[in-house]
Amino acid sequence: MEKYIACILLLSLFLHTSCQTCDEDSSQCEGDSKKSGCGCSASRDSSEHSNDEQPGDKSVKDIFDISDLSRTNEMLFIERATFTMGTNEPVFPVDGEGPARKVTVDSFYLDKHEVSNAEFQRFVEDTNYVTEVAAAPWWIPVNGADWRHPNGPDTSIKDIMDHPVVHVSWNDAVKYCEWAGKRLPTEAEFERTCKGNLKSRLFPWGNKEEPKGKHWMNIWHGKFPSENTASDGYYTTAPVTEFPEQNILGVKNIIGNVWEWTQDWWETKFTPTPKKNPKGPRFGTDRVKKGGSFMCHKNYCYRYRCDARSQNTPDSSAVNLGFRCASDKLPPYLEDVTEEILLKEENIIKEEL
Ligand SMILES: [Ca+2]
Ligand SMILES: [Ca+2]
Repeated sequence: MEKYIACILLLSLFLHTSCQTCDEDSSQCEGDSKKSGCGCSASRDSSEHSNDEQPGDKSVKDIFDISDLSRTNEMLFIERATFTMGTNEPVFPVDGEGPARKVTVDSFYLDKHEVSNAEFQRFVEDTNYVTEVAAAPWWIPVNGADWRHPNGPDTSIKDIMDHPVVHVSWNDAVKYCEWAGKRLPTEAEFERTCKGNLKSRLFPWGNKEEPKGKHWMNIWHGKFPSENTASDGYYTTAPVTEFPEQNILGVKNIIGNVWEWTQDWWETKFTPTPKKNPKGPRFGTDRVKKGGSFMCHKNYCYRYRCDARSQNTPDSSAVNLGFRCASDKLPPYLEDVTEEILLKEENIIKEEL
């Protein structure tokens, strides 16, 4: 019996350690160690368990007052454009950052902000939706974390209702966007918005990471992973409204803060042939995510660039992965709050900041 107990303890320690390593930067799960089995990309058969077994999100004790918070669900009009998707100077060639290719994207609407905890709470209150991780807490390797408890069962979103919702799977994101009368953006739509009017620049605003010494995004500053100076003001997530609009289109945090799901299946081989409204491959195992997160550091996960990309299985969730929605037509309930930004010559950014 003692041997049996010791074995169980050792096994638990191993699992905890391996998953902690993964959790320190879930981009590991997206990159080299993605297939390491620490859970971030494992498939989950939720059909084996009904949601009723784990009420999770249905608990009313975690419904917070958001009446004082401004809505952050407005959308930006993104005009039809032909732009250069990808790059011929990839930082991570294995990620499929290249080649550079001409892509045309029709006009569409995109959320100005990442979806916040408050906006997601509205969805859950209205539908009693249970997120995948809340429905299957035995699957996630992280100590009972879900969107209401992003860092474990003893943590809360009470004071971060304006921060991006995390621990939402691709499937959860799709459900939310459908409820909002929207959909997930394609990777091309995301990158077109990220690049604004600029061609072949690293960031939405230009090539300098901190133009004029100002922070324009939430990433990891210091020495990863031992020191996070939070010189941008945030150790973890920041409010979705924080930091300047990142380019002329008016988008916020499309780079940094949390990774964002896109509609596309993941692939890494592309042709330079011009394409119109590409939607990625028809089949796959992983979905594309874009934009990098507060856990990204230049020496470790230099993926907070418009060309950068990564992936997770659609049932994955992570503490640094959220989303925003797109739409072909503006949902009628947003007609009064959406910014119609028509690109005119005089509005085009003339120089790098
Ligand atoms: Ca930061
Ligand atoms: Ca983001």
